Parts: sequence; C-alpha cells; structure tokens
Amino acid sequence: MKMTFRWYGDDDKVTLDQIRQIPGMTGIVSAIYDIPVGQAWPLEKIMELKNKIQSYGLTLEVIESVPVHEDIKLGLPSREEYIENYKETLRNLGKAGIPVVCYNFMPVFDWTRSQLDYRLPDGSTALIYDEEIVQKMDPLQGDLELPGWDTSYTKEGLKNLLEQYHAMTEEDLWNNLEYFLKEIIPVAEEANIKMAIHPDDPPWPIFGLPRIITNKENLERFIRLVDSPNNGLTLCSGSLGVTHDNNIQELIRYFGEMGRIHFGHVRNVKITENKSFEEASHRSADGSLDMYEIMKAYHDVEFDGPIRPDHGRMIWGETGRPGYGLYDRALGAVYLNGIWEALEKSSK
Ligand SMILES: [Mn+2]
Repeated sequence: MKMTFRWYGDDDKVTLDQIRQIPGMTGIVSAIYDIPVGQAWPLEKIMELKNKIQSYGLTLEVIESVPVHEDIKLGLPSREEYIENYKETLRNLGKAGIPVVCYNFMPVFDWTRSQLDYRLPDGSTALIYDEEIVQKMDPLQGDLELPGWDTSYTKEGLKNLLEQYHAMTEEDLWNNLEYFLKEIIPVAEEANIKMAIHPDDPPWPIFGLPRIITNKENLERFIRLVDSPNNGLTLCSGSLGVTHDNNIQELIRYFGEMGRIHFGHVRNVKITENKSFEEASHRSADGSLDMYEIMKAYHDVEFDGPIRPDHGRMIWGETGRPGYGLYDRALGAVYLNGIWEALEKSSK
C-alpha cells in the first residue's frame, strides 16, 4: 500500500511543503486543471507537474482525473475526436511513467451534496447529502452550485444537455461506456497505464440522470466489458458505502483478489437515514464503516497500489476547498497508516 494525498496544483491552499510533512506520506494524486475537458494533455505539462512533485520528495502516483467529455457519454458522433484526444493524453501519461489514471462516467454532475458546511456537534463542518433536499432541487433553476458541477454551462446549454440524457436509458449509457473502453483500454495497455473508474457518488440516479457504477453487480459487469488487467476500479469506500447494500470490505476482497483495484479512496461516512448521509472523520466509531475491516481487506489481498484519505471535515478553523482541507485528511492518512502498521506486525 502506498499512502497518497490529493493536491489541486498551484492554486491549492494546501501546499506540497505541508503534504510532505504528514507522517508516512509518499505520493501525490493530481491533474492538469487548465486544459479544457476533451483536449489532449501535452507531454511537457505532464512532465512539469511530475518534476515539481518529485522536487518535494514525493511521487506522482495517480492522475485524478482525466475527465471524459460529455459527447463520449452521450455517444454523439463528435465522440470520435474526443476519444482520439483521450488516447493521446494516455500515450503522453504513459511516456511520463504515470501508473494509474482515475476517471468517472457520471452524466453532467460529478459528486453531489446538499450542503458543504454542515456543523457537527464538535464544531467542525462536513459535507452532507439529504435525499429529500436533492429531490427538490432543479438544476435548471440555477439555485445551487456544487463543487463537482461544471458551472461554465449556460442555462440553455445545461437544459440541452439534460434533455439529451433524459432521452437515454441506463443501457444506452452502458453501451457508450463499452464503446469508450474498447477504444481506450488497448491504448492504456500499450502505455502501461491502469485505468481506474470511480463509482458514482451517490450511487443512485439523481435528477433523472442514469447512473451505472453503483454496486457489486454493476462493477462486475463493468470489469467484463473489456476483460483486461488495465481495466479496473477506484474503490471509493465513501461513495459506495453510503448504502448498506454495499459491503465495502467484501468488494475489496472480491475485486482485489482479481487484481482489478488500482486505486483506493478510503474514508468513512455516516448513514443518517435511507439515502441520506454525513461525511465523518476517518475513525470507525464516527461513521457507519469499519475502517479496520476495510484496511484488513486491503492487507489480506496484498494490495500494493495507492490509497488516499478522502474528503475530510473542516477543523481547527481551517477554510478552503470543502472536503479538501489539510488537517482532517492528514489525520485520516495517519490513522489509516496506524491501522496498516498494526496489520503488518500482527500478521508476521
Ligand atoms: Mn472518492
């Protein structure tokens, strides 16, 4: 297991200098943020990112993410050009020696929450999701902006996009995903890159849009679309773990044994009622997931890839990007490293 930390580049309030001081931290998860979705990433920019991270004694372990253009998800004729660009990006990442690429296939909206600064009893703030509130939201009314959302759409553009998705079934989305994978996985194989799809967050349909990377059955179906070791998963405990229907340690054992987990997002989440949840500290007792069992599953399948703490609360008066402050994620990393040390020593 390699402990890594997400870093949003030079605009991130959290610096590489701070990240390198977290005990046991060895790797960085990052991306290039100033290239429009769908365009190819030049090798020079990738090398610049990689070298900068290395100059701090850290390794660029994962690109999170190379975003997939909506036209690919919609299966429009223009997808051909965007898929070619995606392949070029993968070839360049391969030349730079980047081992893992995370991406997702969620229509329009990335991870969705109803509130970003919900106050917990101890005074810290966390991201929460209330299904009842989200049900009442209308993205076309423009009455909300959330971090995963691309706010560059005009109202007209968003309306048009949503209409196209509303005309699609889940099977259509599966077909478009399969088409994409059949094009890019052979390139990933040649470039020696492990592709790691991130599950949908939350793992059920929102705003009437299809969502498919949601549970064991669908993860299995995904793996079989293109049966290659380079076609794998980002196992995100906090995304899949917001429903009792998903048993995270079982998923880690099952897909880990198959060698198809290429990246682990490890965080806790507290299920408050059906389809609603609060993000918690990483500690088992603070949420609904058993982090010891999760780390034990990774240990038992001899997982040697990167994992990272995921969203943290805002604590100690820190301000900044919701979910991505320094302090609580650093505590999470050290906690997970502590569990790992105990697993290592007790298994000898
Ligand atoms: Mn995640």
